[in-house]
Amino acid sequence: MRSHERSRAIFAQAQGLMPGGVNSPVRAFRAVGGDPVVMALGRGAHVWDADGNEYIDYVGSWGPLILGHAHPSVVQILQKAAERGASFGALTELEVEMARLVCDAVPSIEAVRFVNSGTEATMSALRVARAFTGRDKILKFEGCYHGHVDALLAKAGSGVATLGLPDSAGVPVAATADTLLAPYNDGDAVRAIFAERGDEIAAVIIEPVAANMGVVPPRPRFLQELRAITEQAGALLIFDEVITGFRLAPGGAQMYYGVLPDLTCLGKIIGGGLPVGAYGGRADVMALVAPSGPVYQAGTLSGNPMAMAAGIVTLRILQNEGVYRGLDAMGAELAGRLREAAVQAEAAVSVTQVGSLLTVFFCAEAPADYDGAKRADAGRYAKFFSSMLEAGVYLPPSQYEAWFLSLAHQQRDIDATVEAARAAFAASR
Ligand code: KE4
Repeated sequence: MRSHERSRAIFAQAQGLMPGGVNSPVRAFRAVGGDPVVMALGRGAHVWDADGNEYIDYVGSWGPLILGHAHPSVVQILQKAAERGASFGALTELEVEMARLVCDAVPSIEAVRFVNSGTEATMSALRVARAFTGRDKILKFEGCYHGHVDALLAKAGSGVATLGLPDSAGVPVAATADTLLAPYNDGDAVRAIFAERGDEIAAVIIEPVAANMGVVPPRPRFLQELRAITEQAGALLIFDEVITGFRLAPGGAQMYYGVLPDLTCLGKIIGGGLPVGAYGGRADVMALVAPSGPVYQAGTLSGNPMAMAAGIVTLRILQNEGVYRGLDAMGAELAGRLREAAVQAEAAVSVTQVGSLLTVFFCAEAPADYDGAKRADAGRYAKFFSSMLEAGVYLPPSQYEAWFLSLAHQQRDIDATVEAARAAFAASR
């Protein structure tokens, strides 16, 4: 048995100082039980906790670390950036270089604004869409999570789903009065809502591959349908690519599926592990953002040189030939072998996978929407999680999250993960 004494002691202190002892709810392990492990070191695809236990890491800081932990090029450029000054609150050339990389890579982005989180990105994109259309309503999908924006904390996924919160306390009814909901992958429901209220809807916001109810891919043509419906109704289509951006392809899910939104939200990978977000899209829409237009949005550390530097190095490495082919192949191999291991263990499990994202759902049928995801047995997932943790595999501490692969994961990591899963499936039956 692995010792977790130091983690336990540190977590006890944390609980006396921070709500739930963490700075983001999912980290508290509430959904899987027991005390969270406290992380101390990351190298490549591996992390070590405060007690020195080593794990193969499939959280990867929830997506940013597509290169793995402490990539030498990222460490080096951060050291240089720190020596030049961590922040100026003024334009730096790094922001221009990063903006060019994003605009060149993401097909629909003609202009981009950097912020400090995915939440800020989606919050700002909503504001711009409402200003551009002069409309107030927003349509989101049940189970999609777009950060803790008041207007979008309606049937959100990720930590809201993990904690079983139908919404969130402190969000006034008025804040979600303009938020319309539809089931993910349900084009008929979207058409019905637009038939009734299409002229009130400023935008549809969607995770083009849902990853916050676990990974739920879009049904064929679903994204194309949304593009046609919104275009026809004069509403904007917003792709929340905070997870899929630069993960599924250099141009994200919009390149992977060939559907261009009007606005795109980014985060995670573009900061290389430092706090960052971005929103961008059509030049005529982004022209409304202050100071070029009347939509106010600002941020002390927006475009921070350290985050830009780490992002630039990360996006440059992702431009290397074959990077995405390798990630996709590794994701497909791991998903396929996990399916086989579950069958051999006679465990009722479905594994969804898109590129380097995957989820092991403890239900026989792969979910196509939030109701389907909620049918998964979170209790069995918790047992599976604990067995894997003890076997040295660090998974997302929630059934409603994605596993993240990186360029640092090796064949031996995949082999060891499948071996550990074989036993863990048996233990979770
Ligand atoms: P942040 O504000 O956490 O940087 O980004 C919010 C966000 C927006 N859009 C999507 C699609 C996201 O997945 C997220 C945040 N993702 C979660 C993981 N599912 C962050 C982990 C956490 O909340 O601790």
